[in-house]
Amino acid sequence: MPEEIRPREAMKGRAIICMLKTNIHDHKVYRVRLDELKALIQALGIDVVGEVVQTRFRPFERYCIGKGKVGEINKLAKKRDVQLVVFYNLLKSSQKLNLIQGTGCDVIDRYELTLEIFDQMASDNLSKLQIESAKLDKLAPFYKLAANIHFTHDRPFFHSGGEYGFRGQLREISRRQADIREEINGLMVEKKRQIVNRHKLGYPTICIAGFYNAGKTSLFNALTGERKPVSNIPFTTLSSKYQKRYIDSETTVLFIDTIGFVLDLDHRLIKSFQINFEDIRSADIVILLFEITDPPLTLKLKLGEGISLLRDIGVSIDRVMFVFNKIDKAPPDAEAIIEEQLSLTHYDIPWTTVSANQRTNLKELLDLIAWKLQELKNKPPTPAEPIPPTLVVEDPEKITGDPDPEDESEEET
Ligand SMILES: Nc1nc2c(ncn2[C@@H]2O[C@H](COP(=O)(O)OP(=O)(O)OP(=O)(O)O)[C@@H](O)[C@H]2O)c(=O)[nH]1
Ligand SMILES: [Mg+2]
Repeated sequence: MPEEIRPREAMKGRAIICMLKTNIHDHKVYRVRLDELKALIQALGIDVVGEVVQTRFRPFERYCIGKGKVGEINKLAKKRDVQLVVFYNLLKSSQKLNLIQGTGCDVIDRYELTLEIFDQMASDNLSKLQIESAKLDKLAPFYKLAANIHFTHDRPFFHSGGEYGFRGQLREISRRQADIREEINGLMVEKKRQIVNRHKLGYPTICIAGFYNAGKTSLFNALTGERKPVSNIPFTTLSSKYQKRYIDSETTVLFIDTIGFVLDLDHRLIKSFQINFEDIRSADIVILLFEITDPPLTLKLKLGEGISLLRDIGVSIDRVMFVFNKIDKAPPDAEAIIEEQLSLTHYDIPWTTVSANQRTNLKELLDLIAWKLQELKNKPPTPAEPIPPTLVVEDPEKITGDPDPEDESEEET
């Protein structure tokens, strides 16, 4: 099998991160995104030893970044003994292949990085299937492209060498993709049946959603007395957890802990994990949990993307509550920061602060849930609303690395 299409071994060692910044006026937000990328890589035990950022209003077709920058990465990688380059931008298969050849390193984008972390954290069958499916969907076109190039240029005889065998492997990948899809669809039907059954029991469902590490499981444990695993490794929770508890003398609710969000969450991931997101979509109330310890710009970004993601999943804003966790570590002006950020949303969303670890303000949170449930009984929810322009910091689509087709022949001068 050609070198570039061999399955990658578990990632380790040292990495360089790279971003093509398409918003030339952005001098701060890209930093938040790069820092998050760095944190995700470090969670895999990989050291980030270099960073390359290029600013251009749209990506180059060949490498996403310019040819000069590829050479720069190649030199830097040799100098610092780097084996991996991680792109923030989403790469096309051809760009990935060109970059592997141009940099002399393995190259992945942030979508593959997220899948790699999921892979390491997954323990249940459904999560493993969803991850395998997403990985195959991403890698199959890359394998095909790499094989086409290899067998077109290098074959001494038509269909000689390993080509027949390789075509067989590609067919095997397609078969596996179809099998997994069928299996997941079956599980989806089962999941929807479970949701319907839970609703029949009559308990209102309260789903705790939010970015990874916000403290969703910590809050779930604090509220229900459960002891589900908690850690500062991203995506500790992949499959949903459920537990009942009473919130006042008359009402028992079902709390649900879910998979975490990540900034610029790829829509393919939402699709791959739709079974998990079904819990969020079908909940009576969604608690969108944030860390008050995040810097204000990160908080602003997460508020905007959090609302936007819930809308994409199909949650009406009427069902949402904001909860700001980790007040035990909050800066002194935390409440003022929250007020300021919330004023930008133009939504009148109820909110409160808690510390899941210290169990602070849990009673206030339960009262807010009881009030919200009462309010929902009296008022049917309205459909999802468009996201206010003040919250759109930068269109994530602009940094997908998919250039305009007209840009095909373009190259750095
Ligand atoms: N200081 C402080 N740390 C907290 C609090 N709640 C959670 N944490 C810490 O935040 C980290 C993440 O907590 P988790 O509960 O695993 O977060 P999560 O949102 O479930 O994360 P994922 O499952 O990865 O999406 C852990 O190190 C917790 O100890 C809190 O109230 N205060
Ligand atoms: Mg968790």
